[in-house]
Amino acid sequence: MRIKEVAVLSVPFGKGAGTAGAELGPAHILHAASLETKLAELSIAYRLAGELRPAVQPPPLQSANAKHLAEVHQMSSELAERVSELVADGSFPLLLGGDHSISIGTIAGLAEHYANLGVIWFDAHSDLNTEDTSPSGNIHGMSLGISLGSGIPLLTGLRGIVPKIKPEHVAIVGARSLDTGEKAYIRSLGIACYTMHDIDRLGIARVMEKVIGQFKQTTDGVHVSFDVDSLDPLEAPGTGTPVKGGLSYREAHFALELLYQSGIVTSAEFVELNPALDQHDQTARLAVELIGSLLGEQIL
Ligand code: 4U7
Ligand code: MN
Ligand code: MN
Ligand code: MN
Repeated sequence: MRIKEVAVLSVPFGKGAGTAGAELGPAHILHAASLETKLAELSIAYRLAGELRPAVQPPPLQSANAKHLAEVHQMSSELAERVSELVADGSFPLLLGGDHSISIGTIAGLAEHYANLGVIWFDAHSDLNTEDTSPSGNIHGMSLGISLGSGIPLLTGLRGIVPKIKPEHVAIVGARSLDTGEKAYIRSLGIACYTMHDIDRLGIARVMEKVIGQFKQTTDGVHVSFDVDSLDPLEAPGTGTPVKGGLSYREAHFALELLYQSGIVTSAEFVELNPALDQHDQTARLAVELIGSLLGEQIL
């Protein structure tokens, strides 16, 4: 990672999720779990880039099966602009969510700078639903699909680049809860999806080597979108959509350590932390540790 500085942007937004509370995530990562102490310990040049909090309530938008579409649209378009500015500035954007719908705006902003952006999607889910396939209508389950150009035109069309990313530049890691429509989508586009079964069989090291190999020559930037529900709920209870059988503490750290060593990562977001469901900020503190690993913290 050859970067001027890490720019930490808080996105206290939770309307893309079905359970309230993700909007409290940034405050807990920054204060309860002391992200700044971690960054200072690692001697990382950073600045707090503030928080994205839209001032006015947008008028409602009609949609078939997408809850809070107007709010998600407003937040995504403002976030895209902010993220684009941060990259133009030479910073490494580090976004603190917020639910996973924030990645729609993040990736829209990044796509202005990277024609071949790679996205590593750590998640129990694949977030590839559309309004037609979504069982819930929650937009945080549609965000990767939207970045790939599938779904609500108002969101896929943000900043006039459609799609933002190509299927061959996506890798999902940690999947274990996929809806029927999502499975069909993954198969038809040939998206690299490393399930927990694959991680059990190959080990996380081999999986990450494959992901890094997939991206190394073909992408001009790599975004790590880390949904904390990729982690096992025993390690990370503070999230709205927990699924048993996830990444262990060391698997997650090791994956991010390998990504740091690869030098390919140009931005990251940590999403879906829900402090209202957390146990004594255990998940917030783990998120801060994981940010440390991604940014170069070593054991020895
Ligand atoms: B997350 C779900 F049906 N697939 O679409 C949906 F299981 O950002 C869950 O990965 C989506 O946490 C979870 O509502 C979104 C459901
Ligand atoms: Mn997700
Ligand atoms: Mn998830
Ligand atoms: Mn979730």
